[in-house]
Amino acid sequence: ENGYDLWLRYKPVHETSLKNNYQSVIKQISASGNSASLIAAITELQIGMKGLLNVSLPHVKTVNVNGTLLLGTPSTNAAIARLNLAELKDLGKEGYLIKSLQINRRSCTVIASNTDIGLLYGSYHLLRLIQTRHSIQKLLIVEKPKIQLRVLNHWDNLNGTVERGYAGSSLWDWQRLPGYLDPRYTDYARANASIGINGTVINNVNASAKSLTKTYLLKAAALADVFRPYGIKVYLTARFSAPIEIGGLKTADPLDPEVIKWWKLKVDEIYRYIPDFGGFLVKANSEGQPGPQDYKRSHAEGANMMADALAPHNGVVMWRAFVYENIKGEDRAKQAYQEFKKFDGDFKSNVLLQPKNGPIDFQPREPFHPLFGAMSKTQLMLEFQITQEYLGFATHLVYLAPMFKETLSTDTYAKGKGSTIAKIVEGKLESHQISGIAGVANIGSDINWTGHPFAQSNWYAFGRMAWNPEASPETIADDWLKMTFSTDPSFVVPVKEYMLASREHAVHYMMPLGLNHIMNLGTHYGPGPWDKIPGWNAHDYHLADAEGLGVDRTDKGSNAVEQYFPEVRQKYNDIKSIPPELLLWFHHVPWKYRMPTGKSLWEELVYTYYSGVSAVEKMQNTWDGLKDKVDPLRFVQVKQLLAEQQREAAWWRDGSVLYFQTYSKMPLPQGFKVPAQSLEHYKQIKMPDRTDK
Ligand code: BDP
Repeated sequence: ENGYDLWLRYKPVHETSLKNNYQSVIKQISASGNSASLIAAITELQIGMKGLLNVSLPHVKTVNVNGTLLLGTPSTNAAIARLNLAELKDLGKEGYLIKSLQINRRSCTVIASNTDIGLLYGSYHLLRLIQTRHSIQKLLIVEKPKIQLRVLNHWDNLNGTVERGYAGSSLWDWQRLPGYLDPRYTDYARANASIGINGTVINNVNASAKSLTKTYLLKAAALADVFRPYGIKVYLTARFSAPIEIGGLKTADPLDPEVIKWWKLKVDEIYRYIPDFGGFLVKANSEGQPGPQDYKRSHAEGANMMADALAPHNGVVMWRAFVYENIKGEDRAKQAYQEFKKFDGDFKSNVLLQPKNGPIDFQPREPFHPLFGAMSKTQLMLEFQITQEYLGFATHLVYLAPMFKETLSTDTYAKGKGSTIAKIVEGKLESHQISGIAGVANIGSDINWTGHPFAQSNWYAFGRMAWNPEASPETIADDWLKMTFSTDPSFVVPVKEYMLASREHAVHYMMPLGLNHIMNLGTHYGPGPWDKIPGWNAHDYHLADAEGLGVDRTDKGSNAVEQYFPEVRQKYNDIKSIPPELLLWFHHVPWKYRMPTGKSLWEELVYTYYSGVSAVEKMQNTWDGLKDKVDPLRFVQVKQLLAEQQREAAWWRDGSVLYFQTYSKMPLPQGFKVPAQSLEHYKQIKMPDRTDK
């Protein structure tokens, strides 16, 4: 096995009585209609049941035997309409019902929904029940997504490279599109549909205007045609200066009538090729990208101009809030809030503002972004990073669902207790019209899609949590392991336990106790608390000195805490109530400060770095013991990657501890082995870079 089949492997159910039972419940499929989505659902059920149960399900018109799987919507299937299923009323366009029922005195399983996409989602759910060995008798499952736009952001360039992508090159073969449709596009769509992802931004936020030219639009349209049956809309990033670069205009000023007209005509053109085009994702006035501020216009004016062009077609603008260098001398963590909060209420109804989960940049751990809760009149779309830019690329096994959960379940207190980020993103806190969530994809041309076999779990978990932000990382890991590797509890239990803790381990060996941005500043890989490159100095992010460590963002420092609601602000502002895992994000703490554990800060820092590395070593042992339970190729891949992870975790630990020791001037606590090499050695380690020739 090479991992290509992801969680859709459909390996045979070996447990005899379970298999017999499944076979008696599902013997044939009854469905009417011939939409591409319905056909996709039936095909998937047939492939899945053949693999799992070794049965070829006949597709029949009527319910005439026990064990019929009836699939349909009330508007296209008379048998479903006759059932008068009350549950369907609240299910919207994407929800579904799976119910065990008697029809014509026959035992049936019904998958019903209001649209054929709901049927596809329901089919994947039923398959998952079997893949994870749940009972499929007496079913009553009612599901609908809590967030409307569940979108992958591909940072893919037209030349095939992927910004911050570690799994090969881009999936999109721009040269051979639109004529050649790689079968992989369909498998990509199947995988996404199976977890409820319904949108994909196919190009980089650092955008090329070329992707909006007719040539590339026709290629994007071909992808959209492949994805449509699977309920997935295509979106594009829009370079703000495109009217100049490909339109021949002299300006891209969003209030200029020619510019307004250009975007309107461009959008009309896009919808001619892609009738269900989703809309634009825009990175403006951020890290050198053009934007409305180039013309002394505001983010709101820029976003609204595009929104007006898209509105007649029901398209949306996803406007990113990742800005941090426009207010000179200001704490980076405060800048997005300062730039955007004032525009609350100014955005058109088809604009979503998209902040990242934290205020700096996808660090291993960040406090939540203060814009969540602060813009009640704005639809806020949350951006996670699935690709592990700061979490070990595709080398380290880091399961991200606990991190997603940490953000989603955080209480902003915006409207009192219980104002969680999940509720804000779901649009429930303020009853917004549109809700959305984005994940920067970790997918590429590698045969297993994500480079590390376990990185597939992060794509999977993002989809499941986008569908239901309250879903448990544990259940998701359990499902994913059973579908992707094995249902054997002696495999699932220890591996799941490690997955759930793996993000914390990575935080421990990279940036514990609220440290951040101390990676190598060029590659974003490996330790670099000593690093300096033009425009960046890692020291600014940790401020180590003879007294202590950490950045004072309290009311005595940069006062970033002020951007949070009082309950959160007080908690973060007070060194006694700050959660230890965020301590150094908000406080400059003396080396001798007593931590809640009784250790000094210095001891705690060392202890935490070492514990992160030991945890990886334990996982290596666990994995070695599972050799007989995993197919050989993936066993060896993970074994080798864990060994790399261990080496690099030790590199992080040793480099960081030795570096911080030059400030603390304190010895390692008793029992901790002094790093094998000098600090100079760790400083000199150079990672190969993508720019190497
Ligand atoms: C940073 C990445 C950079 C992205 C940027 C963004 O290093 O490659 O372009 O985020 O999100 O984390 O725009």
